[in-house]
Amino acid sequence: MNELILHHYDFSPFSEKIRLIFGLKALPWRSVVIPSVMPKPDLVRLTGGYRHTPVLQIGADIFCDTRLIARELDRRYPQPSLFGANPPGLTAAVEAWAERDLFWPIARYVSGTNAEEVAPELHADRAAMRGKHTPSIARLKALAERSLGLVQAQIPPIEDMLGQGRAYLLSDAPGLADFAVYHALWFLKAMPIDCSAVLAPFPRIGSWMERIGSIGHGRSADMSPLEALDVAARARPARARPTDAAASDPPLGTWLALRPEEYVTDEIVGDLVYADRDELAIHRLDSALGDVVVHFPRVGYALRLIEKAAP
Ligand SMILES: N[C@@H](CCC(=O)N[C@@H](CS)C(=O)NCC(=O)O)C(=O)O
Repeated sequence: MNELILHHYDFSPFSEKIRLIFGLKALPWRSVVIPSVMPKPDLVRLTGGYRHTPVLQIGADIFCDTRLIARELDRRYPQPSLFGANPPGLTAAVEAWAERDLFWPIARYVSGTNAEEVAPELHADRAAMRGKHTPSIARLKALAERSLGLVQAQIPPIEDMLGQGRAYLLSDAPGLADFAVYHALWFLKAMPIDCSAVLAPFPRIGSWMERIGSIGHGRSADMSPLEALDVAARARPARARPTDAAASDPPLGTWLALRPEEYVTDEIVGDLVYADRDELAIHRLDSALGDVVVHFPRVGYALRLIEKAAP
């Protein structure tokens, strides 16, 4: 059976969400450390253009975006469940809030506070990802100050969620909703200047974070980027499950270009091989790797039908 290969880097909060899922499910995995800024030639060879972090590789199947990676891991390894007895929609709602309204002010607060501590390339890369010019240090610091209020406004509701006699946000067992909120708060401590003082007045959050942190990351062993490419080249993509497409989806075989809606990053081009309520998967023929299938969540991705390029 193909190994779980995570392409990630240490200070990536979205990667921390997936590393904790490996811990909760006690899964063995291989760790490929990727650059935190472009260029990322080995990763992009696998994905066809997706440059975000993390990416999960299973043979010649490439899973992009933690919303899909989490659900794919839960489908393959259902115990313990990431959703527990809660309706999955409740978890998805908490995840969507945590990874947009909560996470981005935290990211701006931490990055601005650490503006002089991190490599200048990081600021340039993240601005370019959004189609913007590189901000000055003064602008980053001003943004950090403005973001602090938004961060502070959103922490008390988390303390409240832990105040109903539950050990975790939605129940007595840890799940995906916890990991989505945790990784946003975890980022407060991920850079040289620790920004976690904003959490000090909230004791329930403090002990919940300790409980989540103690779940750990499962068992990992390093793998080089070239070894990961070799795994993809030797494997064939898994046979697609029966498709459960929406009426508005293009037929299988249609050529598509996909990209994350919130960024101006490269599109990924291929033919549609699978669609269900949560996922779209496209097939690519790579000159070095052969057949690869790249999987995306449906939500959050812009999709464009294209003419197949002439051979
Ligand atoms: N919706 C994506 C967001 C991923 C994301 O924004 N990751 C950050 C790192 S934590 C990123 O890609 N930064 C730019 C990079 O690593 O190249 C997901 O859930 O995976």
